[in-house]
Amino acid sequence: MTPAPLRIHTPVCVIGAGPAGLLLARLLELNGIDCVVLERRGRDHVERRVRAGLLEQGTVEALRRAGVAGRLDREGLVHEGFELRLEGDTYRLPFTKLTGESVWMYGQQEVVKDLIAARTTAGGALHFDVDDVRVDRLAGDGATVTCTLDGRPAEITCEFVAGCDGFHGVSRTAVPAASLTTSTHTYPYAWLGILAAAPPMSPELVYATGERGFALQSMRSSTVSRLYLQVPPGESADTRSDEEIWAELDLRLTGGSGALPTGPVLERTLVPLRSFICEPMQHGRLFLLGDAAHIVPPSAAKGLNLAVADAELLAGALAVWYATGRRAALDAYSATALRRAWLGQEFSRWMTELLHTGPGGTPFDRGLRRARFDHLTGSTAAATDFAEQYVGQSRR
Ligand code: FAS
Ligand code: PHB
Repeated sequence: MTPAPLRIHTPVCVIGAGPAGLLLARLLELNGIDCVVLERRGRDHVERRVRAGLLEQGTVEALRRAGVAGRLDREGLVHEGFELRLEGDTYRLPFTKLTGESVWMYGQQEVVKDLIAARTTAGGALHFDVDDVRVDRLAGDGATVTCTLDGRPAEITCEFVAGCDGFHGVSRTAVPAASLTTSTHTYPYAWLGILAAAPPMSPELVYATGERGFALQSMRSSTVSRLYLQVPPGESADTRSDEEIWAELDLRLTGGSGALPTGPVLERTLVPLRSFICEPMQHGRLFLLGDAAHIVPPSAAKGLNLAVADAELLAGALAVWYATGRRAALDAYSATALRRAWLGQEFSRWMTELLHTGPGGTPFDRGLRRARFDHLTGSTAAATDFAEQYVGQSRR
C-alpha cells in the first residue's frame, strides 16, 4: 500500500543544490527565513562535479558576506592578470591594475562543498537523491511541490519556489510556455575540458588562439591544471587519447615547444558552447536562478558568477518581503537579473568570437580577429573596457 504523503510546509522551496540553490538557502537562513532544498543527485556527486573555477571579486565578496569563504580565502588563488596569445603574439591583460579588482581561482565543487557544510552544520533542510520533483500548483499565494523523499511521496506547500535546478531542471517547465520567451544561440564548436595532476605552465591563465584553434590553460592549485581545447561539436569526451590531447594543447599553447607540463588526466568533460536565456525569470511565486534561466559559453567564465548574483538578488528581495511585506524588490527581480544576464551573454559571446574561429573560417574572419586583438592590446580604453567586463564590474 502506498504510504500517505509526507506533508511539509516551508516559506521557500529551493529546487536544486548547485551554487545558486545552496547560496540562496544560506542567505535565507542568515535572514531567519526557513527553506527546504531538494537535490536530485547524491551529495557525493554534486561535491565532485568539476565545472567552473573562476570567481569574480563580487562573487568572493558575496561568499564572504554569507560566511562561507574561510577556505576560499586560505586556498583560493588570487589573480591580477592573464595572457592572451594570438598566433604566437603574447599580451598580458593587467585587469587588476585597470579596474582595482581581482579574480580568484577556486573550483566550483569547492564552493559547493563549503555551502553544503554550512547548511548541514546549521541543520538546514537539504535533501539529496530526491526523485520526481514537480511544481504542482503555482498560485498567487504560493505553490505545492511534490516529490519522492527517501522513498516516500512528499507534498511541500510553500510561499515561494526558487528554481535553481539548472538548464535541464523541471522548474522552468512549470511556467506556461506562452508566458516565456527563450533565446538560444549555438556555437559551431565545443570545449574538451581536462583536469590534470600537472603543475600549470604559467601562474596566470593563458588564452591562446590561432590557426589550429583555441586552448586555455587554467588551474585549480599549483599542482592541478584545468585545461580546455576547442574541438568540433560532434566530438565526445573520449574521442582523443590523453597523448593526443596533451600534444594538441602544447601545439596551441606553446607552438609545440614541449613546455606544457603534462600529468595524469583526472577528469574529462565535453562542454558544448551555447547561449540560452529565458524571459522573464519569474512567474508568480516561482523565481528562476542561474542556469535554470540562462546559459553562457564558458569562454568568459560567467556562468557561476551570474548564478551567485541571482541568489544574492533574490535573497535580498525575499528578506525585504518577509521583514516589511513590501514586494517592489521581488517584482523587480527578473528585470534586474536579466539586465546582468544579457550583459554576461554579450561579453561571453564577444570573448568567444575573439578566441575561436568556426569551421570554414575565412581570411576575412582571421583579419577581423587580428584587428580585435590589435585594438584590445593597443588601446588602454579598450583594455579597460574588456577588463571591467572580465572581472564583472560592468554588471553591477
Ligand atoms: P547547476 O547546474 O550547477 O545546479 C543545478 C542543480 O540542480 C544540480 O545539482 C542538479 O543536480 C539539480 N537538479 C537538476 N534537476 C533537478 C530536479 N528535477 N530536481 C532536483 N534537483 C535537480 N561556468 C563557468 O563560469 N566556467 C566554466 O568553466 C564552466 N564549466 C562548465 C562545465 C560544465 C560541464 C557545465 C555543465 C557547466 C559549466 N559552467 C562553467 C557553468 C556552470 O558553472 C554553471 O553556470 C553553474 O553550475 C550554475 O549554477 P546553478 O545555476 O546552481 O546550476
Ligand atoms: C576555468 O578555470 O574553469 C576557467 C577559467 C577561465 C575561463 C573559463 C574557465 O574563461
